[in-house]
Amino acid sequence: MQPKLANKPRCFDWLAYLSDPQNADVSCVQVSSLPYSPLADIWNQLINDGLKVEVKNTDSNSNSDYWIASVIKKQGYYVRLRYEGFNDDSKDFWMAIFDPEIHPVGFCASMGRTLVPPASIANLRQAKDWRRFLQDQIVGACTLPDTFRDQLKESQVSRLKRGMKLEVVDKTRISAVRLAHVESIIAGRMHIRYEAGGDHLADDFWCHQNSLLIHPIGWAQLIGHELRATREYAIESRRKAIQASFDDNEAAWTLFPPVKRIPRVENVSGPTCFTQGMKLEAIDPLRLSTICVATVTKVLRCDYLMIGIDGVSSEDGSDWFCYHATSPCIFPPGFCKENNIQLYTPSSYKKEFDWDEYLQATESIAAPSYLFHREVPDHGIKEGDLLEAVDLMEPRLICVATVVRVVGRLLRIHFNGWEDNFDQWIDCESPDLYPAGWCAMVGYSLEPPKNSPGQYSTPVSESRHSRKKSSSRGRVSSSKRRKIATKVKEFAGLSESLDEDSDSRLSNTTAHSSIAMEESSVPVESTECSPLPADPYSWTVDDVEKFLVKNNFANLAQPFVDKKIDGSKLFKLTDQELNALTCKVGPALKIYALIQSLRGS
Ligand code: MLZ
Repeated sequence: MQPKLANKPRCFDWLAYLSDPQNADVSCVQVSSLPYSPLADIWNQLINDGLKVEVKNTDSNSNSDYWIASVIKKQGYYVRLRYEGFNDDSKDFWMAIFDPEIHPVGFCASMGRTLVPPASIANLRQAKDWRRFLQDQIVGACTLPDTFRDQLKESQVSRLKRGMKLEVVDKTRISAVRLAHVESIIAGRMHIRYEAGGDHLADDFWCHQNSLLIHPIGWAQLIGHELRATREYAIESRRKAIQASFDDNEAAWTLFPPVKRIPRVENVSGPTCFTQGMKLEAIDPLRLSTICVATVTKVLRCDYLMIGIDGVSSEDGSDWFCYHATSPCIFPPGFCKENNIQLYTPSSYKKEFDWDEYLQATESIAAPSYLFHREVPDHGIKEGDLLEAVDLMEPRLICVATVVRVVGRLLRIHFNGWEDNFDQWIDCESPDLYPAGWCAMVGYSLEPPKNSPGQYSTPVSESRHSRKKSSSRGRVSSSKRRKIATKVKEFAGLSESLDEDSDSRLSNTTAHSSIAMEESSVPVESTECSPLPADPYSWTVDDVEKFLVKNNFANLAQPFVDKKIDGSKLFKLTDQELNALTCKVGPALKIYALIQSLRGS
């Protein structure tokens, strides 16, 4: 029996929505506002009001006539067009800029097609006047470049490729990453499958190639992040990353943006970097509608931080989440109050929340606001603007959404038709936000608003990514958050008993052992490191490594770490021992000289 149409998955149709006069005043986020959207960088040079194009003349008896129309307005990837010769909006219509039936002026001439005035105005002038009329209209006007369609196609080419292996946050244990491969990729949006996933229902994931949840091979080992993988992978991935030698199907570091560093903080009386135990405010990665009181639970390498949400984080740290120190999703204490945002505080803290009191009660310090560096781009996104947004709790779903708050670069997204607890705080430059029309352009299914699935929507075609796909991470309420923590523990135990080789703690145990990062293997934006303690005799093994890296001996640092050379041992090294450690006489001499100069200072 045929399924009833009403039950078939449907996908939202912006054309129907924008064409409804009721929606005449809506506004969509501009393509140029979302940096990862195709053509974002040249959108405002390409598409402007007044741009002229050749389109089918739908106000004609023949299906093969064309006419020239001008852009009156743009919304996402859609333009409102008016045929030349009309002085009012009576025959205006919307078209997607990626519609194959939109052409640059000159198309008809080159293809031998005829430009015929729409019937409603055809009788207003003599036929011979039309040619003249059009000529007058197009002199000095802009049109689409002939290469527009190629440019559009090129802008959708993905950097990462099908089959490529990479490290991806483990959706069942967000404090860890796992090895995974790209199963399919569409305009930069990837369907990823975890390698050797024991749990079949949950072994896939969706994200954009610019997502902060994916990393190159060896990232976890170099950064000191928890890794759920075999010991063999851990060792190999680390070697590959240090030597910058990857197999063809492995994501190399050069495919990712350089690791960011935070600028050195100077002339302050307080702490100059994030340290373990510092308190701050952070978007809860498992409940994105909330900004919560949080703690830096661990400082990793290259300014990466593990953050735990106060009062809800599980004891084993399985829901700590890795944010980079430059992340726009962490904030100094007081940020919410200052911006009139509700701050979610630990339920165990019964008093009315006050940061000073809380810091005293927990004997901790606040992360100083000067450590949070963020520029606010001139994004132009306004409250009320519509867009397409990934439901990050079920990241295979892209849904119709509205921007309901703009606080600098921070946005609050509401999914149309869904309750407010589905809302998401998200950065304005997130690769999970798309202009209206992105889904239709790349062939991805766009979820219609919950309460009106039939309005402005069309049945999903088979080729599209349907909502029937296997489920991804579920939505988390505060009670569900607790259940997940327990489930995560069960899962961890299960996988360990199944695979004796797997060693999810490998990176933890190696996190403090050092890994020399060759400059060639790890692209680093700035080489500034946190300052070393003044007294070199008190240096830890990590400090000695840092010292070597700073002095351009990153490639020789590993043996020092393996031999656990700390500050005091460094000064006792004889030149034979140095030779043996470095295996090279020249560098050994240079390091020896460095140590002597340290001793002198
Ligand atoms: N299975 C989920 C889908 C929610 C999707 C919401 N997207 C904004 C549910 O029905 O709860």
